[in-house]
Amino acid sequence: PRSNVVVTPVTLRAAFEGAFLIGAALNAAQFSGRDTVGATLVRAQFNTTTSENVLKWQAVHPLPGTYDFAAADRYVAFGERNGMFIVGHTLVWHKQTPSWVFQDSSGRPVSRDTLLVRLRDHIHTVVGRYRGRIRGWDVVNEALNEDGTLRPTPWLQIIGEDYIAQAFRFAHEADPDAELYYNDYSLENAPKRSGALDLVRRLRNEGVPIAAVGLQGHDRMDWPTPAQQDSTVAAFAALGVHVMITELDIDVLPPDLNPYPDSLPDSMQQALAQRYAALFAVYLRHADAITRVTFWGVSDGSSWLNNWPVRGRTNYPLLFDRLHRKKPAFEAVVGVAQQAAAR
Ligand code: 9MR
Repeated sequence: PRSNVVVTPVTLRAAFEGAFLIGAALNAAQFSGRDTVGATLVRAQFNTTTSENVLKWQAVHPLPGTYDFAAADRYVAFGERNGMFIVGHTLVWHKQTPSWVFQDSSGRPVSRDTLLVRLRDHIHTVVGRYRGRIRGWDVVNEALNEDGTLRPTPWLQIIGEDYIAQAFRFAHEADPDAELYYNDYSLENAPKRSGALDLVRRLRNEGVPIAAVGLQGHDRMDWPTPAQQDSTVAAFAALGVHVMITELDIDVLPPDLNPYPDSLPDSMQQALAQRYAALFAVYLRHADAITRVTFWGVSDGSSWLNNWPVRGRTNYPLLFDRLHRKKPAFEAVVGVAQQAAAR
């Protein structure tokens, strides 16, 4: 009889099946078993995970010759137990990289050759350890300035422009089957976007194995516009690389203020839901090019945006609230997927 029909609640992973993978960045809270409700939610809703912090250089390679994979191993094991497409973040960045990497024992900058050896050792060790298990890597993160030129990091200053290509080659040597990505933020803005397009074109012309560009997606209520998002995805897809939204969240707070310490007003919940729906409508239109959409965190309480650009605020950037309950934005995002599927 009909009354016995069990209605299974729609999940994100089911809603976007056939369009793109849908994921979240994880921290120890979820994969160490401390936050069991969060872990259950991750298993139910997502089919891909990214390491928010545990695979960064400082975390896995804090001292010369000293690697510490304890947390990273747990992250990968969690993904394997739960059938996730496991992403590693990140191999080359200017942040969370210890200063010893760029210095000799007396504190002077190392030579290009020494730094290349260190980069190769790091990438071979980290990527090699998880060969065949971590399926995609953010190889280089945030290498561009807002004007589209290369950011003056120690990587650029000591090795030169080819540090990016070298990092991709080392990663490819360590795991020829892993997908390799360039990941950055604000690529929706014209000058940075054109710098990134040039970079990807150059890498492709040199035969560097870059599979996709990650648009981080640290968005605001009014930026990027759906049109900016649309043209940005299209521009990268036209180069023949896949596109991924890799660190999605929407900052709802005004600069420097903390107006909603207890809860988000209903009008704002609805506005956030509409904003998420508009972005996902763009992603779905580009489902041929977009292979993955990953949120930067699981629930509002663990988002980095509670502590940036101001520490200790109460932000509401994700689809699940501080008790891991679905927000109106969750229903809106699922609704967009269902409408698209019905067409
Ligand atoms: O969310 C991460 C936060 O916990 C770390 O303290 C921070 C350190 O710089 O990095 C955050 O993640 C960043 C990511 O690695 C790269 N893109 C921007 C993310 C937000 O800052």
